[in-house]
Amino acid sequence: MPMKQIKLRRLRMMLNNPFTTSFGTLQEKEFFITEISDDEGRRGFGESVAFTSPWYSEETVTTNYHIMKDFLINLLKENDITHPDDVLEVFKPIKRNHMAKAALEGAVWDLYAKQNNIPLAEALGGTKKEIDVGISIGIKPSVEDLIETISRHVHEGYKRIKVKIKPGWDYDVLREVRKHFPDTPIMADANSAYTLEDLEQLKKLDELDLMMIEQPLAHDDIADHAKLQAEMRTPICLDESIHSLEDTRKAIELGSCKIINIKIGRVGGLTEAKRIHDLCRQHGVDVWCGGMLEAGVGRAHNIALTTLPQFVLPGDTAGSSLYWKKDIIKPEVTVVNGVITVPDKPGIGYDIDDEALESFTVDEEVFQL
Ligand code: OSB
Ligand code: MG
Repeated sequence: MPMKQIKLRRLRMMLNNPFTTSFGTLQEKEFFITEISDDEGRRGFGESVAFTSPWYSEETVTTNYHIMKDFLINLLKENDITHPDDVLEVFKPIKRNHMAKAALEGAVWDLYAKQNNIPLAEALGGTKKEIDVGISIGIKPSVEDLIETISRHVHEGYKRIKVKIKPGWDYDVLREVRKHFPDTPIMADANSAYTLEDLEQLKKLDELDLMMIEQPLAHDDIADHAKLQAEMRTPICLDESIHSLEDTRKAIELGSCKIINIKIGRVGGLTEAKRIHDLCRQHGVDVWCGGMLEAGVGRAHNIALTTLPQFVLPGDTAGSSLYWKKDIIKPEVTVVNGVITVPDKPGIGYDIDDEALESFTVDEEVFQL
């Protein structure tokens, strides 16, 4: 596929609301937007989902830069890419660094879809025209604050509510939430804040009819999660622990989870995400698309991936305006009654708002391919 140059842009954007997990609070986001262009002036876009500090995984914005600039871009220069699926193979000599790989691979996918004049969703084999979405709510200063926030989003029509938990902010809080919202699909995400020593406390959550509990145990564990799942009725969903198709196979074999949260950045790109999706489909494991507080480009990629059939549970890709005063795409992502209409234009399906993109850019660098 013809590719002429790559532009790396470092952006800085303020979140509308501070987002608190079991690891701390995020108020500002810094990340890379990748742009690969061809001779005809077509532009493919990707977004890196790493944060400035390595609290979620070992990658950061700065390690993304190092890996893209010093290794991955050279591999794209030296190798012929005939289809975006080739990128995974071409990047194989570089271990891990999945978010850096996904940021470049995503731009290749978008460019490929645009060169073929088809939506990215179609290029991936997705068929859904609409996707269901839920919302992820961070840890709040008080239970009243949490209930009020949930209430707002339930009225907006979001299809499920995810509540972040940590030791000391779990069973009692969720019991209150369940009392106020007896019929709302509710789930919890612990971001790996527990160990098997907390077994009794975690088992209490079984009373609350949660859709699932996401990543209760260590970020790098699948063995203890299997022990926990054997003791709990509530389905366990893995997020941080799943980096690849192989991790997925092992987690399914061990019985570590019943549900998988697929994040494109965490697994190294759309090609690997598709393969994980296909394996889960074969085994009847439900999947949904996670979020990383993305700007519009990342959001558009998530939406395209979610059009694949095994994404049977609502994802975390909520509307742009919940995160940003102004997003970098036109139109912004909008959610009506918990549903996003999948765009049908070529590529990611949203135009880049070049003025907005420029206004958030703090640094940029161009590489010839
Ligand atoms: O664990 O799913 C997570 C945000 C940042 C990092 C990790 C996670 C999250 C979320 C919010 O839960 C997802 C979103 O709204 O984009
Ligand atoms: Mg999670």
